[in-house]
Amino acid sequence: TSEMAYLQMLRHVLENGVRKDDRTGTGTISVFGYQMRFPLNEGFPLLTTKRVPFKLVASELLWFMKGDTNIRYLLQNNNNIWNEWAFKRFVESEDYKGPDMTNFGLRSQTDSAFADEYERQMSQFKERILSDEGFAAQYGELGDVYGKQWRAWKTTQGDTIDQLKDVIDTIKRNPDSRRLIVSAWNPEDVPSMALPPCHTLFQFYVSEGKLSCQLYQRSADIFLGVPFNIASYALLTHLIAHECGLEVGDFVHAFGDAHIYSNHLEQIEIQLSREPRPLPTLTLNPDKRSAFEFELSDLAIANYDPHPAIKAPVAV
Ligand code: DHF
Ligand code: TMP
Repeated sequence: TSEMAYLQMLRHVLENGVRKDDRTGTGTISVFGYQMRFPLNEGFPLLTTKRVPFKLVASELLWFMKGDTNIRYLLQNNNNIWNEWAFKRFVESEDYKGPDMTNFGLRSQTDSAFADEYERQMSQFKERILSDEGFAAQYGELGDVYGKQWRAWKTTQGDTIDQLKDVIDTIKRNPDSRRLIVSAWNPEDVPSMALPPCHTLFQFYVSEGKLSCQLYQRSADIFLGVPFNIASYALLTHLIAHECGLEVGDFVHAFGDAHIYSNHLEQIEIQLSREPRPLPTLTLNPDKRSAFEFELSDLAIANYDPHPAIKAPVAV
């Protein structure tokens, strides 16, 4: 199945990667430049060699598509994948009065007393984001990340560009265009983002009635982030193909710094020992027309029978 492309990438980086230090202090094995291809008609690329939580992938994508950059919506959908980066801004601010949380990501992995305190502070933080609108407006914000750049890129004239809507309109009017691009990388805004965009730029391509998508990912956590990123862009391609009356073609995934964190090696060994199973299928509610109308309940994954989830610490 097309899952083999991902398993190959893990093996490629294990065999050819070099040791490289990184911002988070975790340490990685890294290669520069790689490409995978997933023919979307062969099944929906949600990995089966470990369970990937589709609902979390989907609610994150719908959040981007709404133009939202505040984790409150994610928390309302029980999605915790962006918490650390909002929390980090809060504990580094004047308003945080609790115990020192410097370097909480690394410290909570080795110091269990600290890990308990971190858990307490994090759950209070989540509680406040959900219950206190003013607090959420200030500390749930990640800055002008994906949603903002996709839907409301600021121009020098003082108005905004809806890159995602424009690209969908262009796919319909001029499918042969070679300019079907959405960029999340906005150099002016990068310094104020909680995390500069990892999935940086994507391009669509239409041929023989099929919509393909290629993503350039500047930095990739191959074990934790990439399985989400594959499923997310596959889903986006399906949604846009649906609106445009096209079949799905390929999702092509290109990388800059593709790395395996040194504390994911045992997990990867387990994953590589497993046999991939048939890929699931995605069905979209046929009553919805526009890609922007879809809600979580309009998206269904069928025949998903993965191996169990494999836990791993995320590098903050
Ligand atoms: N930082 C790093 N170091 N790696 C990332 O992949 C990453 N991804 C971000 C933000 N910053 C990041 C946003 N996406 C998980 C998956 C995607 C993601 C963030 C986190 C994650 O932890 N996945 C777990 C399950 C999480 C859960 O069930 O709540 C997994 O096992 O896939
Ligand atoms: P960096 O900004 O120093 O490159 O750190 C970002 C880390 O997050 C890096 O390990 C890549 C990872 N990442 C993904 O792999 N996919 C994602 O979607 C996101 C947001 C981050």
